[in-house]
Amino acid sequence: MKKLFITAILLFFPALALAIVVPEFKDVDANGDGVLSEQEFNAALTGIIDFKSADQNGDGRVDEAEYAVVKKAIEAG
Ligand SMILES: [Ca+2]
Ligand SMILES: [Ca+2]
Repeated sequence: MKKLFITAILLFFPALALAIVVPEFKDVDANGDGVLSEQEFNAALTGIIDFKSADQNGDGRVDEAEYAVVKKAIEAG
């Protein structure tokens, strides 16, 4: 029984890990100007990442470097 339980967990957890998929920067940057406005950001990421916590330098936009940091943090769990 214990072995079955462990197998069940191993089967289930990869599914959980994949449940949160953070989109690529270029897919969030709807107008392709190389930065994410709050509107673009929230359209893709509401409920996943808070815009203000992603905008680390507080300039009101999330650039690719800032986005990479939050994407990595979310996907790492
Ligand atoms: Ca943009
Ligand atoms: Ca910024």
